[in-house]
Amino acid sequence: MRAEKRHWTDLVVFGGKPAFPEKLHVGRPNIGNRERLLGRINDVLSRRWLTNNGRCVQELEQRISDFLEVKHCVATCNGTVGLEVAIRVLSLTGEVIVPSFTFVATAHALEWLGITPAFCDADPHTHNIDPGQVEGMITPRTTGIIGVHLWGRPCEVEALADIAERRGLSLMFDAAHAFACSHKGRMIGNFGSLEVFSFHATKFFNTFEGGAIVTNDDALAAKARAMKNFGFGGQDESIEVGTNGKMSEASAAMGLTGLESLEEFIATNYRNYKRYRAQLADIAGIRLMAFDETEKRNYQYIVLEVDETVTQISRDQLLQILQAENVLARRYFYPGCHRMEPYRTRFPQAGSLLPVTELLAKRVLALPTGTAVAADEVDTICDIIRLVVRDNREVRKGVLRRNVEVAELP
Ligand code: T4K
Repeated sequence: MRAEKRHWTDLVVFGGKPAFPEKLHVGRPNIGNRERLLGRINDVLSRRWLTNNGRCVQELEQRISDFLEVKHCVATCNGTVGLEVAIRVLSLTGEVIVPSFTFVATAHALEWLGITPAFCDADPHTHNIDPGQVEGMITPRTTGIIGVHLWGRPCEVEALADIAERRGLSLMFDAAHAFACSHKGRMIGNFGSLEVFSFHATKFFNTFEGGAIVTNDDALAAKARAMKNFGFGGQDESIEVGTNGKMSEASAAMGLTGLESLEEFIATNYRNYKRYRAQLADIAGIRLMAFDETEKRNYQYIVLEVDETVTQISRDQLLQILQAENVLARRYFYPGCHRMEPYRTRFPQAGSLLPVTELLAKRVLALPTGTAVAADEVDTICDIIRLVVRDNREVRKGVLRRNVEVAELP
């Protein structure tokens, strides 16, 4: 039974019952048709072909290429290895310009390969890398730019492409959030030299773990295909350095099944998004990140910005309250890559060059959505947020008394 939240004294921080008896997560996986998934896995077992470019992987790659209208899709074991392979395919070295406001995997993929991520600030409106600052960051060691289509909202791809072309740099995109999204009517996957998706369990379309490198360039695709398979060109023949980045048949079976429900997943995300949007619209100091509905979007992230100067409640206080109600909202992407190791020690002053990233890291909160979140659960989450902002004085006192541990930004 869900506990009603009409008055601030109903909140858990004042002794009320949690709004939700079970925890509500951000990133609860969408599961397609179980029967068809299990049928496919059964076939995999019968064929005794479990990995190494099996039938399911080949079919998944073909379907994704068709769906995105992109020439090549190379499935990988996860998005991070996909990024590492893509970076290597482009022969990036030295320094590569990336946003700091992203999941740390974007930066780590570079660092893992001995390349220095040069952190660029974000645009305060889009949360994406600010192209206006990229050019000023180019040094003689810079070899490329990695844009991240954060929350599934495309980067300013034309501006980045223009800089890359004029300055002789490679351009690729971390499209981990942007599967099934478009830019000016063209599907994400067709921009830069390469784009990399994540199909992790927490993404709206998942293959348990998984990812894909997509490109329209034949030579880059061939290189990626070899590199994710130990660098093999043929049997027993390594033609260049490679890794094991292959997707398994079980993962591909999950992907094929998920693709069949893709429209339903997006429709549920869209329903939740519209509901959040309608109910949070009139709360001063709370801004829901909007999606351009004239383009294809997957609506998989519900992202709030909490302006504490208006709400008088900080993002972290709101987070404490929501967590106490069993709403496990997340501070994506706190505290910004530049404040994580090894970057924090190496660039201790980076924060002063990244004011927008610093601000977003203090303000942004991701809320639960997906097929595991019912429409009326969205209503309850919005009720809690409205109550907290309306009765901010009392609530603030309650939070301070409860003293739940949520680290403040240093
Ligand atoms: N680039 C970008 C921009 C990315 O966002 C990511 C990944 C990557 C690159 C790398 O792609 P992958 O190598 O992961 O394919 C999660 C995901 O693990 C990560 O894939 C994702 N981005 C990131 C945004 O979110 P965490 O540290 O938040 O994961 P965790 O374990 O806390 O899970 C999130 C929530 O989901 C929890 O509340 C629990 C829930 N959950 C999770 C799993 C795995 C479930 O309910 N069921 C599950 O099976 O990173």
